Amino acid sequence: MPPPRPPPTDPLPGLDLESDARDRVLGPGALLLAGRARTQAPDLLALVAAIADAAPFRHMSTAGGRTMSVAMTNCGALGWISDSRGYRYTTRDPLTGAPWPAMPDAFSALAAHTAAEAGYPGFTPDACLINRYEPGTRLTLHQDRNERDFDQPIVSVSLGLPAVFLWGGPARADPVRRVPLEHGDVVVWGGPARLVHHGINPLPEGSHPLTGRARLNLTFRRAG
Ligand code: MD3
Ligand code: FE
Repeated sequence: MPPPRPPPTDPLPGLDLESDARDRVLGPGALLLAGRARTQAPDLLALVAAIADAAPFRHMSTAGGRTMSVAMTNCGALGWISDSRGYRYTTRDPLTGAPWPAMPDAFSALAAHTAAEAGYPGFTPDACLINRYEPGTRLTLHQDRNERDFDQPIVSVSLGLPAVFLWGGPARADPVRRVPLEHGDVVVWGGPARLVHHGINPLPEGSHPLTGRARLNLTFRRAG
């Protein structure tokens, strides 16, 4: 009798059991962990709902006097805001005067775990911006440069409706790549990707079983 073959589903040595066929390096410093938050998504969404009870989603205004189409709120010690005075982080929600809701352990653990997997051990986010997109809303090309230490990565988690992420370069005029982001995708951006221009195309019409007519994005940062 010949020895039995290992079953064809045997993982290869060193293969990450959590990996997904869409996992890929998007470019220097940027790693897509496809679907990594999918099993946790219902819990994450329940936590978002609880955060929004205390710190409601709102449309912030820009220094230029425009109103952002994406609705936002925050949790964690620091929250990102925009108003007539510009962009910055605050310890309190200007809408309620209260500190931003605490960052749930499930949020910080997911961010720390995925950052470590991408090569950034010890990531301890103090800010989580929660963006809510409805069909037709968008985020124009920008850089994230209100944080103290650009050596810290950013972790983003996409939930609900899919979107096309726009990924440019260090200069605003650099060519832009289009990267589809789906429910449960986690992207870790660091090193040379940290200061690239990026944005989100207008969200197409659609409905998702867990979020309805919406895409939610959690952006974890070390801001202070
Ligand atoms: C690449 N949010 O809130 S998350 C933002 O989907 C923001 O809501 C988008 O851009 C969203 O500022 C994109 C992915 C992301 C976040 C920060 C980055 C990608 C990034 C910083 C540098 C490079
Ligand atoms: Fe951004």
